[in-house]
Amino acid sequence: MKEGLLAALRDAVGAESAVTDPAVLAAHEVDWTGRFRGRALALVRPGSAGEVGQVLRACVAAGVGVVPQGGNTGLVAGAVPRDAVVLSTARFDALGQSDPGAAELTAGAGATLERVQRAAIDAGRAFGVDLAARGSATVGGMIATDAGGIHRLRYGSMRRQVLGLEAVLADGSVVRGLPGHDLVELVAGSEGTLAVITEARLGLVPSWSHRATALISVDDIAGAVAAAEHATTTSPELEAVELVDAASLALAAARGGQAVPFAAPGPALLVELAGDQPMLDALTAVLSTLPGLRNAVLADDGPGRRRLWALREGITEAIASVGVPHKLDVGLPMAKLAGFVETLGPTVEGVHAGAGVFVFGHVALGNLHVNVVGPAPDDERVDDAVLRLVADLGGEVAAEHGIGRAKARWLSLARSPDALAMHARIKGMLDPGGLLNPGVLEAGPPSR
Ligand code: FAD
Ligand code: 2HG
Ligand code: ZN
Repeated sequence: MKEGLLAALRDAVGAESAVTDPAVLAAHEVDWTGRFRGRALALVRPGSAGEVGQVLRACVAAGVGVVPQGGNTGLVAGAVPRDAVVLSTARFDALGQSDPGAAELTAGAGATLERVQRAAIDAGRAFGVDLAARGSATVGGMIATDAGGIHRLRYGSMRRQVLGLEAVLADGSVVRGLPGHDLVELVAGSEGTLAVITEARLGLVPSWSHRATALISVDDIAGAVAAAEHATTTSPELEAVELVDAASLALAAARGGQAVPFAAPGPALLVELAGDQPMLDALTAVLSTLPGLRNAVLADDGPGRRRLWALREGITEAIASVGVPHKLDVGLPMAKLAGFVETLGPTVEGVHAGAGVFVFGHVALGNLHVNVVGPAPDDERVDDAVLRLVADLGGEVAAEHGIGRAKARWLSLARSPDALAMHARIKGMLDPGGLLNPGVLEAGPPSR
């Protein structure tokens, strides 16, 4: 660590909140999957926007990078430090309602999604974004990645829930809004490269009294896509339509100690409706119109629904238990989804014979999660082959998880040179030293 920087950090946040103990740093140097590792020079836990500003000024003066870190559940290595200071938002955990009657609440950037969800329920509402990492993922991280999740179909991604925010720029200035521009739009999805988010005002959605969930088996991925597309046109109460391929279903079931509920192997769709009256009849009506449905298991009680959801939400943990995954979160035009999944197997096999391939995700939005287990963590050949296949099909190489460091090399497949140049100009204005999350959202050499 550069001489004087540690002293400046201690001045900024207090000695107990500026840590260099390797045993403490270890958990902050590796991502959730264990695939990406780096090195932290120190971990700081500021307690106010002013302290964040002091930390940033000290790092900029020393020419040292700063990596904002919330729950460290990100899946593109965006919070993994490379010889940088980790700025943890753990102390920004306040939650409250400034106006008790309003459908909104104020959350510190370090508040977890689960706490936000509970606070929303206490206020007689719900929060519009939900994802399986809810116990650890934070408001700041979710805004910075513009997290999607299982309810995006109905309520949109994280940026749509944010009514306002407070952010600290690299020069230490604290902003809460912009004249003529939208601060939320600027910061959401910027992955910690433009500002550190310290607080947000979050809009809330209705809290539905009734839910019904179905896991349906279909013949193949084309059948799943057709059913998912059809489902989105059927009911205003549709809250989730998720794909689980046969491999993911078998793995999540085994890991959760459940039997796969269908006799014949194949992909499944999880469909959920939520509304203010019993939903089972409405769900049955939706299912009766779906093309290609082979079989279905329905539940409208808590334990039954949780068992079905475990077969979808348990996939990420289940895959992590069999190896270090290569996670490829991609978006495709609906018309290309089935063809993509068909080509995926041979594509991966051609690069790494015997690799395990799992496909699941937010199929109604064309957003699939391809997980590959087998290649070594630093072997990027599978990533390259799959992302090029996606780009060739007119898809997005990054859908809801962001670019981070993991996909920086393929950024030029995602955005045009003009778009990258514009991003570089914005970055240059707000962070001239390039010290806010260096390496994230920065294009590597052109990929083709
Ligand atoms: P971190 O991992 O700490 O950071 C993520 C990025 O945000 C980094 O670039 C970091 O520098 C930046 N950042 C963090 N806090 C701030 C801040 N205060 N200010 C500025 N930048 C900041 N993602 C989805 O989109 N949909 C899902 O359905 C989904 N499901 C998941 C399920 C599991 C089991 C897991 C492990 C992850 C899942 N994720 C999902 C990914 C992850 O949870 C999200 O990306 C989440 O938004 C990350 O929040 P975090 O607090 O952990 O952020
Ligand atoms: C999900 O939708 C998450 O479950 C995680 O985005 C995806 O593990 C993954 O690849
Ligand atoms: Zn997802």
